[in-house]
Amino acid sequence: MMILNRDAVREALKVYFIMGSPNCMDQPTHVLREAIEGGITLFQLREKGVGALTGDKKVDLAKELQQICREHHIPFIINDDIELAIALNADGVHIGQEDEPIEEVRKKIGTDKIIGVSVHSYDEAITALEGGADYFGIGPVFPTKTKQDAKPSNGTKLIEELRTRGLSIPIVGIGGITPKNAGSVMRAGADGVSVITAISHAESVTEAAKNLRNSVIGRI
Ligand code: FQP
Ligand code: MG
Repeated sequence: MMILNRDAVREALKVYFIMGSPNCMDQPTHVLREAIEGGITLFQLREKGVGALTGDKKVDLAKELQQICREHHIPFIINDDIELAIALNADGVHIGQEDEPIEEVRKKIGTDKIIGVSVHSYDEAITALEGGADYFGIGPVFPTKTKQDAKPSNGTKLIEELRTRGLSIPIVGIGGITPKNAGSVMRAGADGVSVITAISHAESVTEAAKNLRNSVIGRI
């Protein structure tokens, strides 16, 4: 288990890769290894969408990916599924506004785990902060096709607003981010960028992760 303080979370958010088996053009274990080789700093298993694994198959995939993360000292976050995160002793969970309330999640997973929360407004940010969020996921900053129920993209406005209003919590931008536009997300005040497609659908997963890393690191 990895216990991360606020600065370590901030650092880990820089190149945050999210995926599940429906996003992968190759075996998820292979895709994750390649992404790690390219320099990702954090991983979230988001086993969701058409063809997503359930039950034991999901658990087995989660265990395999967690083991790879462990070998490379990459924190392992699970999307939505709090019970799975607890069962596997994952490093944390990511929840959105339609998931379990943060207070419940914190009670279940304890104080040593990371809780990331999706926020879409200043008010949601304050509620998440009061509930003890460790980082915010803000997006979609750019248009995305990955999530069918995604809200319209809002650019980096909310990231800028939260920083202007004095919030210092670690923030990662998400939605339609590529090596070309990642710099603008960082300049808006994000600590990192999160992607699914830009890495998982790339011709070379390793090169894509490297390119994203180069556009984020060295710029701040
Ligand atoms: N930000 C992030 C992260 N990860 C996510 N999974 C989301 C936002 C989206 O619950 P949610 O969370 O709104 O939708 P879904 O469960 O379908 O992903 F910050 F980690 F980049
Ligand atoms: Mg969710």
